[in-house]
Amino acid sequence: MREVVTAALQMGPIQKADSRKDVVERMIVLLDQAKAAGATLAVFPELAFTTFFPRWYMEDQAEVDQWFETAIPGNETAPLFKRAREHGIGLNVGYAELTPEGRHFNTSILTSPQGEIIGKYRKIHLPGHAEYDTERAFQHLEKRYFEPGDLGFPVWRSQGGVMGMCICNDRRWPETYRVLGLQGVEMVMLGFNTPSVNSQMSSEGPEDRLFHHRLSVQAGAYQNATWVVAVAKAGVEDGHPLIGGSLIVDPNGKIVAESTTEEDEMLVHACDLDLCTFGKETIFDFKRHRRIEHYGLITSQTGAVAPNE
Ligand code: ING
Repeated sequence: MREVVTAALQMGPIQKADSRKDVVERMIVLLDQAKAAGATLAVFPELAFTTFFPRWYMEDQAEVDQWFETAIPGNETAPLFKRAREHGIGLNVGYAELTPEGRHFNTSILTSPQGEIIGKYRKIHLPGHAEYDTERAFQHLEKRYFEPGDLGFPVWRSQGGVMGMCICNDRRWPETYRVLGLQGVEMVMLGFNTPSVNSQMSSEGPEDRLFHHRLSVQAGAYQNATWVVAVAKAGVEDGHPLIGGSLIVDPNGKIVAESTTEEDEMLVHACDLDLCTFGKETIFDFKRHRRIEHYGLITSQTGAVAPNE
């Protein structure tokens, strides 16, 4: 058994007016709960330190940049990393990254229980749009504020196993999990901020959004024989609802824990990484079963091309 006691630390809404200091204090309360539960790994949401600002149309770059971290840990976020180190808990936390060269990414990092930064991931699948869209009930401007990630889908050895990361929309794309799966991933950690209603089809509400969320995460876990820990920022942010539904899913695609609120809430589960082995050695033994000579379109063609009538 290679058990990793993992805490999924869901966060309730963060209002535009909330300070990073207030948010970090909430995160530390959750981290203390994770410590009390015996966790050695804690997963926080996407863009965990601020409100989901891509819902707001901004033209002034200085106003945009206020939502970004220029250093991680930074002055206001350092107390979280300090507490994690004191607790001996590795962190996965998402944030908006502004690099010294002035590049903007939707990023997450993984730290060791000793507090070193082990790895960084930059969100590759950016949903939404770059210009103000008058057709939408609300904006989703990730293509405006972030560049697509440039680090690929890496994995790292930590907590006794092979760990990978992705962020929010990435979880809807099978390529995300498969690239990680081809590197032997045993746990995929991800945070998400998912609006409760489709901005382009108001009939698609929370139940449908939760269905597609669970479907995507369970499929990714099962088809790559890996644990997936998916953690929401949930609740109503300045009038805009986000779904909850934080999940811990096992390598058979079974949900072993799911949040029940849209507030700050901890899930915890002893994830035995050895549960990945059977799937990886039988039904999803990639080297025995995959036929890559037939998969060329997946990387040679971006969009779908149907045959002529
Ligand atoms: N949010 C949403 C997500 O992928 C979305 C955007 C929702 C896209 C539903 C498509 C369908 O969960 C982020 N932040 O990616």
